[in-house]
Amino acid sequence: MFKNKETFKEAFIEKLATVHGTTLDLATDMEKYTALGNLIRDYITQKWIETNNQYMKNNQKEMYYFSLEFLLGKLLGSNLLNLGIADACKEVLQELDIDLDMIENMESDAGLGNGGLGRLAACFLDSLASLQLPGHGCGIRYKYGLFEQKIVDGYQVELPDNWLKFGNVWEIRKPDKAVEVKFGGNIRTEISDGDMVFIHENYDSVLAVPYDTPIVGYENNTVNTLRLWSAEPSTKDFDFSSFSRGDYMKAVEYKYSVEAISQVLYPDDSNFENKILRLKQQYFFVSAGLQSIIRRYKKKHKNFFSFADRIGIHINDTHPVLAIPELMRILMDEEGLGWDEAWRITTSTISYTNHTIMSEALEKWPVDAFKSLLPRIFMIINEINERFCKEAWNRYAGDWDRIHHMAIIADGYVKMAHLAIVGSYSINGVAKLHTKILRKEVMKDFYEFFPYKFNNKTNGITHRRWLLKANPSLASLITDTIGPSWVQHPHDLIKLTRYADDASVLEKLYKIKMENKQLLSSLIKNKYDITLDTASIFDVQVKRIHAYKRQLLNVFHIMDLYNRLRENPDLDIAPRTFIFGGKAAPGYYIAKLSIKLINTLASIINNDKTIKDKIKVVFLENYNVSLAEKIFPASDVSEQISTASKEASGTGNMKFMMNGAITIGTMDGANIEITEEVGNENIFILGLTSDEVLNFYRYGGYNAWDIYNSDARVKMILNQMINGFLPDEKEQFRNIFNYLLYNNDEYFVLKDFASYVDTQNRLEQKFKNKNKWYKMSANNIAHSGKFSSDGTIHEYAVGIWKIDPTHISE
Ligand code: 26W
Repeated sequence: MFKNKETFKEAFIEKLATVHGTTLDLATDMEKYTALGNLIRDYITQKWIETNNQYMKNNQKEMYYFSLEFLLGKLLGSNLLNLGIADACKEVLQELDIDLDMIENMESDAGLGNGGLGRLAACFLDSLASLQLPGHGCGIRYKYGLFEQKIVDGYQVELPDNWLKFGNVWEIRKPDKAVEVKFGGNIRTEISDGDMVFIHENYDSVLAVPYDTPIVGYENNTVNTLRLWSAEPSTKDFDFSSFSRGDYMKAVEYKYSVEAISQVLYPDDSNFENKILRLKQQYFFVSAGLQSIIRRYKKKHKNFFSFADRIGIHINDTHPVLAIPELMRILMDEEGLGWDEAWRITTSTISYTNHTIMSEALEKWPVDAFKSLLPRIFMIINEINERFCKEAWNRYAGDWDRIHHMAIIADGYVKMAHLAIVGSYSINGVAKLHTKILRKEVMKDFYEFFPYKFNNKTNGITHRRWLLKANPSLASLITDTIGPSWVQHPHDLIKLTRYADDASVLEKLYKIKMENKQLLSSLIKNKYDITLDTASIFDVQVKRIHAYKRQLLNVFHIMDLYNRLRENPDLDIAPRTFIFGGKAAPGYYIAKLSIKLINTLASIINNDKTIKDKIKVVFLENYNVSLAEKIFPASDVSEQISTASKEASGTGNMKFMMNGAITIGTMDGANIEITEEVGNENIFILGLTSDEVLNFYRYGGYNAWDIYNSDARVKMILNQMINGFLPDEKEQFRNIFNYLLYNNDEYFVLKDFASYVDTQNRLEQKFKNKNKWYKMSANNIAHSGKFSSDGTIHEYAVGIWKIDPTHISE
C-alpha cells in the first residue's frame, strides 16, 4: 500500500483533504491525528478482511474473550509498531515537519476498564493476534470510560471521560449486524408437538449494535476483532405511537433508558454493588455476543454437534457468566436442542478465570430483581441449580450444609461464581498462590467436586507495549546487547544475565534510566511545578487505591522517614522521590481519604526547607495507560506491598520489572513467581506470608493496639493523624486512626510496618552502590520474559482453549 515515502505522503495529504477538507499547512494537530489514523486503519483493513476470510475457510476453532472491560489505552502507536511501520512513519512525518509523538498524544485513551482485569484483557488481545491465534474480544462500547480524576485541594474529584468526543478512528460501526436483546416481560409455556416451548412475551427490546476494532498482530498479517456493543432503542419498540400522540417525553425517556445500558463503565473495582443496571449491561453484551457468534457459526454448520470444537468462549471473571444460561437458552429455545445436549455443548464451550478472592467482590444478585429482569434466564439457572444440587446430594447425601454452601441459588441470591464453576469446563486462577488459595480455601468444596476443572495460568503483560513501545531506548540497548530474537521470543531476554556483570552494559542501563527519569521529571515540573532530583530513588506505587494494596503502609514509611529527618536533618540517606498514582472508587471513603493524606503530606514535605530536598512526594493525577507508559521506564523501585493472599496476581509488578525497576513487595500474587525467577538477591521481600495472614484471620491472635503501644514510630505516626500535625480542617484524618485501630487493622498495615521499614533500609543501602543496583536491574529485565503475555496466552491456547495458530498470508 505504501510503496515508498512519497506515496505515503500523498496518501496522508489526501486523507487530510477527504476526511477534513483541509491541507497540510492549515490542519490542526487533531486533524493530522485523525487523518493518519484513518490512513493506518485503511492499511489494516486489507489484512483484517484476509484474516476473517481465512478463519471462515479454515474451519478451525475460534475463541472469544468475553469481558466487561478492555483497557486498551491508545492504539496508534501500538498499531504502527505491530505493523512494522513505526520508524518509517516517523521519518515521513518528520519530512513534513510533523512530530509523530505529538500526533500520538492527540488520541484519547480507550479507558474501558478499571485496572488489572481490564488491562489484562487488552494485553491478551495483543498476544492472541501476535501469536497468530484466532481469538477475538467481546465487550461493551461504553460512551464514557473510567472517570477522569482531578485533584482539587488534595481531594479526588471525578469527571466524565468523554473519550469519543473527537470520534474514534479505529472502530467500524456495523448496523446491519445488530441484534435484539430482550429484558423483562413474562414467559408463557405451551406444548407444541409434545414438547414444552417457552414464549417470551411483553418484553422490552433493546438493539445491540456492534462496533468492530481491529487487533493487529506483531509483524504477521493477523488482524483479529474486538467487537464492542452499543445499546440503541430498537425501532420496533420505539414507541412512535405515543410519540405521534404528542407524548414526546415518554418516547425520549425510553430512548435514554435504553442508551443508559452502554453509557458508562462502573468505576468500582472490588466491591460488589447491587445495581440492576450493571446486571443489564452484563446480559446485554453476553446475549448480543452469543447471538452474533451463533449466526456466524450457522453460516458454515447445519447442526450444533461440533459447536464446542469450533467455538471457545472465555469469561473474564464472573461478569459475563450469563453466557452460560444464555447459550443454554439459545440452544434450547431457538435451536430446538434438548437440555442434555445443550448442557454438554455449553459446558464444553465455556471457560472461566477468577481474578479475586476478596469475598466482598463476589457477585450475587437478589433473586427477585433478577427474575423480573431476566425471567427465562432465571428459569434456566434454577434448573441448573436443581440438577447440580441433586448431583451433589448423590455424593454427599445428608450433608445439607455443604450443599447449601455450594448451591447456585441460596439465601435469596443468585451466586455468579458458583454458576461459573458449575457451567464451565475450566476454572483458572491468575498466579500460583492465588490458584492454591482458590483450591484450598475459597473454592475448596468445588475443587473437591470438580478437581479436574481447576488450573493455574499466571498473568502476563505484552512486552510489545510495555517495553518495545514504552521504553524504546532500553529496547535498543537490549537488542544491541543480545540481538533481536527477544522481540519474537521474550524468553530470550534471559541472555541478558550474561551481561549482568558487564560494566559497560550496566553504565548504559544507568544512562537510559536517568534519561527516562529526566523525561518524567520534566512532565512533573511542567504540570505540578515540583522539581525532582533525578539522582534520587524514584520509589513508585501506581495502581488502584485500595486498602488491601496498602498505600497507607507506603505513606507510613514516608512519615517515619520524615520524622527521622526532622529530628536530624543531616541524616545520611539516599534521597528519595515517592511517586503515587491511582484512582479510588468514587464511593470508597478510606481510599479517597488516602489520596488526600498523600497530597497533604506532599505539600508539607515538599515545602519543608529544613530537610534539604532529601525526600519529595508526588501524586500524579489521572493515572491511566498512557501515563503508565511514561512511569514504568522511569522507576527505580516498584511498590508491590499488598497484604499477602489478597492480590490475585498483580501485573504492574511485571511492567516495572521488565523496565528494570526493583520490587519491594510481599509474598503475594505473582511477586512469588517474580522472586522464583530473579532469586532472593534481586528483590526485596517483606512482611507476613499468606499462611500467616490466613491463620490470623482464622484463629485471631492479632491486636493492632499492641503494635501502637509497643512501636514508638507507629504511635507517633498514628498520633500525627489526630494531634494537629497535619493540617486537617475537617478532622478527617482521625478516621484513618480509627479505621486502623478500631477495625483491628484488617490488612495488617501496622503489623508489617517494622518489616517494611527494615526492608526499605536494606534497599537504600543497595541503591547507594550503583554497580550492584544496576546488576539487579539487569537481572530483573533478563528474567521478565517469563511474564510476557505471549507465554500466558500460549498456555491458555494449549491447556484450555485448544486453539491453533493460523498463518495469514498477505
Ligand atoms: C464487582 C465489582 C468488581 C469489579 C472488578 C469486582 C472485582 C473486579 C476485578 C476482579 C478487579 C481486578 O481488576 N482484579 C485484578 O485482576 C488482575 C488481573 O488478573 C490481577 O492481576 C489483580 O491482582 C486483581 O486484583
